[in-house]
Parts: sequence; C-alpha cells; structure tokens
Amino acid sequence: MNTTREFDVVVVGAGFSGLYMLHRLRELNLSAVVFEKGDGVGGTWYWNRYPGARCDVESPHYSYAFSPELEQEWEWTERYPSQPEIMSYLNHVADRFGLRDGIELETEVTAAAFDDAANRWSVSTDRGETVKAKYVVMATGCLSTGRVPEFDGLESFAGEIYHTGSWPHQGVDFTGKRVGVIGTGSSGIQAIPEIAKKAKQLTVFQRTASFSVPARNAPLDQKEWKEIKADYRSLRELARHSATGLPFTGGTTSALEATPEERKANYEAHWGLGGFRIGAAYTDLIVNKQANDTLAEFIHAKIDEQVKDPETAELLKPRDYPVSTKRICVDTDYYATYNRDNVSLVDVRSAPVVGLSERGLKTEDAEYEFDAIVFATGFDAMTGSMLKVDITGSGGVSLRDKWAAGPRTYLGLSISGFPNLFSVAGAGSPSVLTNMVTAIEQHVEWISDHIAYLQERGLSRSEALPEAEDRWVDHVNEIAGMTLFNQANSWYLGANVPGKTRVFMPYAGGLGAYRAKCDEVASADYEGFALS
Ligand code: N01
Repeated sequence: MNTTREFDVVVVGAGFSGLYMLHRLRELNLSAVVFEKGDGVGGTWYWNRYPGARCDVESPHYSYAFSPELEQEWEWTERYPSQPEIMSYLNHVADRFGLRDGIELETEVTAAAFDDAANRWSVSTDRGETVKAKYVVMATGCLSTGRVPEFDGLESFAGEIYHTGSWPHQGVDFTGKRVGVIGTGSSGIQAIPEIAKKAKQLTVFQRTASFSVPARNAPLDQKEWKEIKADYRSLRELARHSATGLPFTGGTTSALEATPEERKANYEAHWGLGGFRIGAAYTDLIVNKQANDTLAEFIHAKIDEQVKDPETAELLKPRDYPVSTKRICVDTDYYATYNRDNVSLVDVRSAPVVGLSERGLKTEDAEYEFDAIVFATGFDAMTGSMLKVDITGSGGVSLRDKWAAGPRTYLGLSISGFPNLFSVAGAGSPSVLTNMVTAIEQHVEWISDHIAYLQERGLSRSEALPEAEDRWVDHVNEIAGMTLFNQANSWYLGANVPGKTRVFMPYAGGLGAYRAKCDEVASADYEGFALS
C-alpha cells in the first residue's frame, strides 16, 4: 500500500502526549493523523499492565490541566491511579474530545525521511504506507522500549516469559506457579508483592537494591478531593511553575542545619504521609552527599524495621548510590513481602545471571527452576523509541548516527539537522524528573504554538541552530553536574543499556525554569531556530 495521503502533521504515538497534541492541532484547524502501534490509546499505560501497576503521582495531579471542564467532571477513586483507571481516563479523553477518528491504531511508524527540496517529511508505516507531512511530532514516550537483557538461552526456557512493559492484556494467573522476577526498579517493586500473593514460590533476582518509600494508597479522601476541585485552577498554576510539575513546595532548609532529632521527625512525618516527597524534605538532598546520606540512613533503618531476616534486610539496602539518583520507588508492602515463606531474594550482583535453561535460570553459582520468568528489567529510556524509527533529516543524515555519542537536542524539543521534527518529553527536557503530565502539556503547547507561528507567517521550515543546540546540551550537562545524579548507574544516564553512551539525558533544572526558558525563546521570535 503506497498512498499519497498528505497531512499538515503526523504524530507518532497515542499516549498522554499524542492525544493532547492531536487536540491542539485540531484547534488550529490543521490536518493531522496519529499513528499508534497498540490496538488502543494509552501509550505507556496501554503496555504496562503488570500486576500492581499504578502511578506514583497522586491522581488529582496526574491528569490534564488544559480543560477545566474535564477536571471537574472526572472522578478519581484512589489516592494514586491504578493502570486500569488511567486507561479509563485516557479513553474518556479520546471520546470526550472526539479524537478517535484521527488515530490509526495497530500502525507502527518505521521510518521518517525529510525532503529538503519540498520541506516535507515522508513517514512510512508497517502497513506499507508512506504519507507526507509538513511536520512530524514524536510523541513516543520516554519509557516505552522495553529491554530484555541478552541472556544466553532465552529461547530455550520451556515456561512462560513476560516483560512488565508489554504485559498480556488478558492478565497472567500465577496461582500455584514457581515464578522468578528479575529486576527491582519501580516496576519490579510494584509487581513483586502482587505476584507473591499468588505464586507458589517467588524468587527475586536483585542486582541493585532500590530506595523505596511507602505509597500509603487509599480511597481518595472525598473532602480533600472536593477542596482540590474547588481550587484546581490555582493548584494547576502552581504546578506549571514549580520545579516538579506538582503544586507542592519541598523543604526550605538544608538537612545539615537540622539536628538529628529534627531530621528524624521530619523524615518520619514524610514517611507517614507516603509518596516520594520525602526526597525533597530538604533543599540539598540531591546536591550534597552528606545531606543525602542522612536520608539514606533513615531509609536503611526503615528496611530493618520491616524485614525480619537481617541478611535479607542488609541485601535490600542500597549502598552504592545516593537516594533519588536512581528514581526513588513508591511501594505497597514491598519490604514486608520478603517476610513471606514463599518469597526469597537472590543477589545477582555477586553471582550474575548467566542465562536461561529449559527449566529456569542460571546464575554463576546456582540454577533455579521456574514455571514463569518475569523481566522487570526496564527500558531503553528517552532515546529508544525515537531511534527505533529510522529517521533521516536534512541531507540524508541519520538520527542514529547523529546520536551515536548520546542525544543532542535544543530544549529537548528540536534537533539541529532535523527540520520540522519535534519531540515531546525528549532527551534534554525535564519530563522524567517531573510530573510527566504537566511536562507533557508544556511541551505540547510549546510545539503547537510554534507550528501556529510558522503557519501564520507562511514559513515552511524550522530548524534548531547547531550552536543553540550545543549551548543547551552544555547547560543540561552543567546543571546535572551540580547534582549527585552522575553518581548512579541509572537509566537517566543510559547506564542500564550495555554499549549506550553515558550521558545524563533529562534536564535537571526543574520544569518552572525550563518553561521560562522556552517562553523566552518563543517571545524572541524563536531564538536559536533558523526559520525560512
Ligand atoms: O526499570 P528500571 P523499571 N541482571 O530500569 C535490573 C517508571 N515507572 O521498569 O539497577 C539483573 O528502573 C536493574 O538492575 P540495575 C519510573 O520512572 C514508574 O522498574 O541495572 N538485573 C533494575 O533493578 C522508573 O524509574 C512507575 O543493576 C537486571 C531493574 O532490572 C522507570 O519507569 C512504575 C539486569 C530495572 O529497573 C523504569 O522502571 C514503573 C540484568 N542483566 C515504572 N538488567 C510508577 O509510576 C536490568 N536489571 C509507579
């Protein structure tokens, strides 16, 4: 199938980003199509259906702010939204704003090539169609390319294999099964307690322990929810300009100024409250190792309180990176799960996994037999989904070549040499270090405003200048260098993917500062872009 369909804009992906992008483009009376690989909308939340999947940002704030009517009519039921509830919300959004007829499901974009003479993109899909568009918006998500380590014998295992990021829609029944879970990041930490309730025997393979704090999920407090609804507009405004994309302020003093008793009381209060706000209990936790150590010690003590077996407790304590430099996890009964008789923890730092066999999994010093193995091994984050598409820009330059030594963008939104191509929540944007939905709205609004600007002036080409991109990349690195983030082997740095260049990818300066910078660029007639 090779049609000659032409659009103003092709959007890739129908998650939070792609849905809102389509809505904004329609408001501008532009023709747009969204190509989506899945057979439904939802993006990340469409794929991540593992048991226990739930967002760790509170429901009222993990939602679109662009429509006051939407935020008043939608009812969240729990403090943190479960994956099915987020899917209901996004499906409601797709219906409410009449978006479905602009979305082509089960259609994966395989390539995009820019034609310099025509200033048009040719976008190819796995259905064999190539369409033309003035602009392409990559709304492909930051954590959507799942990673299964290249273990020997993957094919030989006779049991079931799953990855948390591409979970079967019909669910999985682990009742009475011997299950192995590899990975103890946010996904593993949510799935493990749920799998443990069903499995006959659960073995968790941990390479790096995570810092995890209790979620304290509960039905949404109706009084609080009413108050939020009454005050939603001002809360949204606070969130838009805050560092985190949330309407809360963190601590205002240094952890080191407090006495040990004051610190303990403050951390206890946060622990009781639940959620990851404990990471911002003081101003210097992410910039000063000594300050950070005080929180690490507090969490270590909490692990001791929850885990009965001292050896297991010791293994569960992260020792080799500061708190929050790998994403802090938010759990429900994670540590207590290790007190169950049917759960055991295996350290694969000291004896790594060597591969799978027909019966199970082999480490350097043992073999384990399983009916099912769950990979909670994460994602090729931030760049994986962009690079899966074979993108060639001006002069036939390939994005894969350009980013061989790490991603380079201007504001995380645009890439020099790739005119009229924009990315939502790209490398170089604050996205993953903030409330994703608030960040996504900022990106989508900036991109659609920029496209409107080009259209109104009859301009046909917008391209980031190499020097503006260089300055932004330097700035992103400079800010990261002021923090402790480089001290962990995290996916923020690409350290979880063997061979991936180690570059700190997100912008750590906060959403508010980033928004101000993007607004400044726009009001200076898109400074740093060549427009023609
Ligand atoms: O992935 P991860 P994730 N042998 O990369 C281990 C978001 N999220 O899917 O740390 C043994 O964090 C790996 O070990 P190590 C959130 O932003 C949000 O859990 O590389 N182990 C690690 O323990 C999160 O940060 C929510 O040493 C191996 C684990 O697999 C991001 O998604 C929920 C291994 C991967 O952890 C990613 O989380 C879920 C190997 N060869 C996710 N390879 C919420 O909102 C990897 N590992 C709640």
